[in-house]
Amino acid sequence: MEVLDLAHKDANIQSLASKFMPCYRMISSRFGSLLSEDTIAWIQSALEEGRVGEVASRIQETLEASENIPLNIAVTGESGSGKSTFINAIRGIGHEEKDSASTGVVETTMKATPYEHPKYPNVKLWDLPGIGTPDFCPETYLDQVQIDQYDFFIIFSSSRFTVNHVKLVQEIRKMKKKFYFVRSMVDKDLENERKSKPKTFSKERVLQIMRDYCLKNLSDEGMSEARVFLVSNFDLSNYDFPKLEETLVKDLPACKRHAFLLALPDVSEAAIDRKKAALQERIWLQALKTGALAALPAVGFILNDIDSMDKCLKHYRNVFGVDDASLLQVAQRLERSVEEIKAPLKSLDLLALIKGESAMDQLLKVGGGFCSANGGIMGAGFHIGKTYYIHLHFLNTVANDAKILFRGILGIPF
Ligand SMILES: Nc1nc2c(ncn2[C@@H]2O[C@H](COP(=O)(O)OP(=O)(O)O)[C@@H](O)[C@H]2O)c(=O)[nH]1
Ligand SMILES: [Mg+2]
Repeated sequence: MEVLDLAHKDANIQSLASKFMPCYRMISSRFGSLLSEDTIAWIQSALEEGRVGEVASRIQETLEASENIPLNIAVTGESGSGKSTFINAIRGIGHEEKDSASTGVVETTMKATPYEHPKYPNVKLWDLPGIGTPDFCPETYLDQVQIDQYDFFIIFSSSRFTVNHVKLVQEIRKMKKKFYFVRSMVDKDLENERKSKPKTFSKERVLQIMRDYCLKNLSDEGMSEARVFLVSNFDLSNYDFPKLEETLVKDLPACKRHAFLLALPDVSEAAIDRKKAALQERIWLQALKTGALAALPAVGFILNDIDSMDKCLKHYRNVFGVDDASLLQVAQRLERSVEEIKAPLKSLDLLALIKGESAMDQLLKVGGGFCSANGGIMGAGFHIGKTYYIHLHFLNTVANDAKILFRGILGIPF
């Protein structure tokens, strides 16, 4: 009997080893993975050698580190270019709320001010002093704001890029840090153009002119390969902000990517999908960890563990802005009752989500359907515990609700 069990265990470890890489590539390829290439290779060889305990610890360490890793984003540019407004928008905070970065005021200080993300305090956006003064000196500026501490720089201008921006970038480059140019307030310029040339106005053409103009300014200052993102802080779903998000996520190292991705506002269905994919990957890695430890198909689902299910559901609702406080905000914004906003959502009632003729059967159905519809988490017989089906089911339901809310905010009827 014992011999049989051992043989079974060995076969399962081998099966994990052979399926790990293809399955992981499948679930993580679209938006960049949480595990670095080194870690992936390490796990692969550890599984082949049967060092399953070490694999479980390494996965746990990586998951924990990715939750707590600090991410410091510097937002700079001249005074009045929309830096503080951008910071509030990313943090999902109204400009009049407590802890918001104050906007529209003239800057007098040379101090950088950090603003924590309300849900992910390890993600900080730094409001840097303006760079537009005639006596601007990039070296002293970057010294004063402690250039070392930032992961990357977002450089704002609401009109044209100048020699000051370029000087700043030259210093940032010396420190081997990444930077991104943002041309803000495009909504205002479009509106002005529309008013002044109502007959010939073309949104696409005006945007192209703005883009070309910024690129020419930068090229005139010796930066011909620069890229500029056109953004309205009052409408992040529009223009180039979704592209900027995507670029930043791709450029970050694997260990920092998830923290940033989860902290980003849901400005597009693609952003919601990215978050969903990141969380799906986490669920998969948790499942792999359990699977590696047990080296047996895990069957650890405890139906009456309502508390932990409730916690998991609340966590996802919070991540996707489907929590009670966010729903109230959406209702106020759309001038509708909270009941109306809640009506089409499916993730608000835990018991309704898990009850059925036979809860277990239903869960397995959901799990199977979900997995095969989402790039084969079950991938060719890779077993994951029923607990993870539940998590996937919750994640899927909450992400769908987030899309319903997002469409509602855009004015598409619920
Ligand atoms: N129309 C429009 N106004 C903006 C935008 N971003 C900022 N503003 C406004 O521009 C002014 C200066 O913005 P602020 O964020 O304080 O600039 P900062 O000095 O760079 O921090 C404020 O009155 C903002 O409301 C934008 O994208 N579009
Ligand atoms: Mg400001």
